[in-house]
Amino acid sequence: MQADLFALEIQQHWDLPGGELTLIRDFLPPALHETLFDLLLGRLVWEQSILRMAGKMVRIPRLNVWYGDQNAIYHYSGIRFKPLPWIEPLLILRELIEHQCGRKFNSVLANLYRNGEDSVAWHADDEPELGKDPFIAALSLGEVRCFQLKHRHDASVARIAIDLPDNSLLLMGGSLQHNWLHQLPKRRRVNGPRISLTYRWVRPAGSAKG
Ligand SMILES: O=C(O)CCC(=O)C(=O)O
Ligand SMILES: [Mn+2]
Repeated sequence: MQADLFALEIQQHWDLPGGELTLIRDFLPPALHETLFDLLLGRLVWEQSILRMAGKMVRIPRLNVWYGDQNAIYHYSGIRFKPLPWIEPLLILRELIEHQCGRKFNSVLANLYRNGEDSVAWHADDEPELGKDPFIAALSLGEVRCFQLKHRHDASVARIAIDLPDNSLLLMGGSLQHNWLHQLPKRRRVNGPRISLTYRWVRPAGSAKG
């Protein structure tokens, strides 16, 4: 696979059956990247959401928070998430990421994994308000964490595991969310925190389609 041969290249692309995946390393210029983790850690209004899972209310094993346009309202696990208004650092990053991707985003779900005990379980970002083929751009900051993908319908397709480095941008596109699941498993040897900013286009509430 091309990704293995050019492991040190800045941009790696996986042409997966039923999905597109790209990883861009060293995305932000050092002057912007240097202080960003601490700034986001301090300024974002982190909370531990409670979701309904298999009929029970459970605290998710990470902190998160939504920012975005006021009509970019998102639902998952039976909960309605209304974004907080944009703050300047998230808007500056949005502009850079939009420029990189040639896409528009109206919201960002920020995740904070406090240590290796925090995680996100197998899922796809395929809620109806994300549209037919959601395009998600995820900026990673802080501790390296392993991101895994598996095909939803064909167990013979090899799984993928990618170490997401600090200051990398992962782009998920095409039909990836329909054909693949992804997770970020717990890791005993990880001690430090990681932040991911997952920029998304959410169909504005009240609009017919997006
Ligand atoms: O933290 C990450 O890189 C991925 C998080 C994720 O899958 C999500 O927020 O939907
Ligand atoms: Mn996801």
